[in-house]
Amino acid sequence: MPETQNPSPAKTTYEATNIQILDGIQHVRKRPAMYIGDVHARGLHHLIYEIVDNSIDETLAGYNDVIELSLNEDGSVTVTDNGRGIPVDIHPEKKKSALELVMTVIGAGGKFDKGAYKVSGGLHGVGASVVNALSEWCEVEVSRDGKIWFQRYHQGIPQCEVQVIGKTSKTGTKTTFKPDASIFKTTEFRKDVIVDRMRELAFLNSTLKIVVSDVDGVEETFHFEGGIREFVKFTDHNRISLVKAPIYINGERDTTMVEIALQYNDSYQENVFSYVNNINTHEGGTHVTGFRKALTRTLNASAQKNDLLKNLKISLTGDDFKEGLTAVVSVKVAEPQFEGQTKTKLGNSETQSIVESILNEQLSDFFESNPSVLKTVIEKVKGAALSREAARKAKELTRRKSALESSGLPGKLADCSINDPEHCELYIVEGDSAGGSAKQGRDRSFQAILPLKGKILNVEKARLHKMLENDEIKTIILALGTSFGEGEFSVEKLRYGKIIIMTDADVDGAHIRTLLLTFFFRHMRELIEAGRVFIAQPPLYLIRSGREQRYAWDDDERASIIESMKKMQKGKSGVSIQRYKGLGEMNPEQLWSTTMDPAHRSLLQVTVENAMEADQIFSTLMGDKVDPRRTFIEKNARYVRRLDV
Ligand code: 0RA
Repeated sequence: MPETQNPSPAKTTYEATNIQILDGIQHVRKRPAMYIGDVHARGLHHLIYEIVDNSIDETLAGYNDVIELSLNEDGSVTVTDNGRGIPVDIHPEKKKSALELVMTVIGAGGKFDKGAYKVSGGLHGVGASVVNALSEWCEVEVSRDGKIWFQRYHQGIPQCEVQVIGKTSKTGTKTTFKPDASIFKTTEFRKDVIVDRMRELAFLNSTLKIVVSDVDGVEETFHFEGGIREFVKFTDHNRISLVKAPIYINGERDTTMVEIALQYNDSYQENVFSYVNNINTHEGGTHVTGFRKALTRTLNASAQKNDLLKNLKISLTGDDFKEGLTAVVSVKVAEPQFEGQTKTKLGNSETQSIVESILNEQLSDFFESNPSVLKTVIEKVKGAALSREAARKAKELTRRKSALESSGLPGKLADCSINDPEHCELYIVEGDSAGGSAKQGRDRSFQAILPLKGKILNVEKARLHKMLENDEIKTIILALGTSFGEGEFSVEKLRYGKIIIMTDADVDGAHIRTLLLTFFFRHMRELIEAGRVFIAQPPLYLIRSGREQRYAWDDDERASIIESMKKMQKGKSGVSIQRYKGLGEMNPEQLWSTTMDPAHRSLLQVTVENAMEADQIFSTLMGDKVDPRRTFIEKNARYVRRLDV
């Protein structure tokens, strides 16, 4: 047999490796969603987090204290750290630099660049090779052993050997990548989204400094020596705190690290943000269960011990400890098991008892040395218990009057005729006159109309029983059919697939919309999370010319319609513009065709991408402190275009 038919073993391995690598890269490019969730804004930003996560692992291993992230003019992103640098030595079997393997072998990330606290669930941890495969081009520079090593890639494929391009006394890794526009529906990074995540990461890793710079060279630095203590303060900066500083607890057992910061404020909401290996566990899990059990138990026990509950005639429940509580629970777990719908619920059972025992021990010590803090917190908890009792009585009263539990629907509701929730819609409409138009214009088979009389109660400032005395709120709860409150609310009982808020395009309309969203966010957040809440988009202008009439949703659209009408009309200048001030100015047919007809309308879906940010906005806009609200409105006024003051 000729030589060429019988290649050496080394060569076979080398070629086989290359084919495997190409297969892997091709698979990522063919099925990107399997690796990064989606190819929209969320998946796009995930690329950055993936690269940053690798640098954070270097931080957790104790080798890196700075991450620089810059958004470049050409749409690429650079992430730099000063860790040990990705290894560059030649892999003995694969005959390639470890750097090249890390960047090109799908799944090698787990072996090469994850530290002790790796992540085995969710979307994180897919590795730099996936980012590389989904990039038009990518460049890596590794500084180690006195040299700067370099390699460039095109759609994941190396364009040159790993090579030395200079000398250095530093160590670290610098990755620049430009997302591939043939893969992503959008390639525009949002600085606010990135900044939110980088700030969060800096809170969670107090030894780390993160510097973000944008295309204009504007630089923001995040470094919080107080870590999650500062996170709690930041969350509550628009609220009035009941204590001087957050209570901070940390400990370690087996391979689990626990960090908790908490404080009470004078509001009625609870905000517990939980993390596992820096990932926000939206759905909670064993670490949060352990936290709640220990908090309740220790507060109860310390209060008893100090004789603080003697005048209280009812016993405290777990819920009483939630009112006004802001906390961050952050754990680092070696082998996390993620469960739940979005894989953001921690399942490890040992974590619960570890969190519980660390918190029990340290919190009771803390209250022993800080009795005045204990007293303040218990006063707040007692207030919550009394309010709960009052709410129960109020509910019983309304129940007897068959207001919340009755099978009957509110009189004001014009219901639809079919009753398959998936195909039904509820329009919550501002005012009786718009309600009238909507009732006449709708398709009554699947669209229901609920007109509201005026403003609903600002639930940000009200306790439960006050809310249940409010007619508009009662009407909404009844119409939705979901019932209400801890243990009773159920998204499964929802009578409509879509809840659509339809208000005027003026200040009052915006206010009513915010009040409704505040109510849904604070008390029926599952509706928002399930994607059930929408905002209707009525047009702002009707433009007529001869027999033609068209609608415009903003000023740019108005201008371009007028322009095009003038060209067809050729000089016969007869363009009239009607500005809609309120929904009531539209007749039923107009309201149907522009705003309610599924074939032509556009709806804004309400989402909570970032619960922390949403909480900030609601507490600023609807809370007690006036100054932050003024600042927020001044800062955001220029973004408000659709508002007619
Ligand atoms: C594996 C081993 C070592 C460092 C790294 C990975 C590493 C990976 C990345 C990714 C981004 N920045 C990074 N920094 C380091 C340690 C090798 C040694 O012992 O020096």
